[in-house]
Amino acid sequence: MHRRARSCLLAALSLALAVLAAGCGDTGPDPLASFTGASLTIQARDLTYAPVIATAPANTPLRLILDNKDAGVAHNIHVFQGETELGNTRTIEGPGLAAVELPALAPGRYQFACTIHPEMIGTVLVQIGAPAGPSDPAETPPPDAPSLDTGSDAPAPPADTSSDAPAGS
Ligand SMILES: [Cu+2]
Repeated sequence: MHRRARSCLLAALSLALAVLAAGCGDTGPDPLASFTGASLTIQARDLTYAPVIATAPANTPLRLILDNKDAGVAHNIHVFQGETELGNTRTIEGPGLAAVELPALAPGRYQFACTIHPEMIGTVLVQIGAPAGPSDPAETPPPDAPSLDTGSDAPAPPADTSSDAPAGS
């Protein structure tokens, strides 16, 4: 009887410790807390990020939220600027949410990856004034896209290289 009371106390104590650890441990920022900056949600589904390419505003603190939809599968997001890691979410088993908060970023391309599944790679295009969200492929045509055919067969007027010369008189 005495023994049972003590094990009960131990159980209560370990529960309290677990709650404490969850409150101030390495669980990362609360994905649902308010955040003064831009928030971008990246799903992990079928071992793929969605969207694979996202945009986010430059010069604004950015919170990336990992929405892991893969039940029973653990994912994370590690964000890189070149070779330098800027931050990471904790690893979370799906379904579940985890977040990482990044400082204001300069315009550029930032890669993110899952350390558990090396094939899971995505890119955040940080652009001035860009909304936080999936990148619209219609707005970023491939560089070799053909120019629009205007239907005009008229040749462009030849460049007159002499017109810049000062007129003498
Ligand atoms: Cu993963």
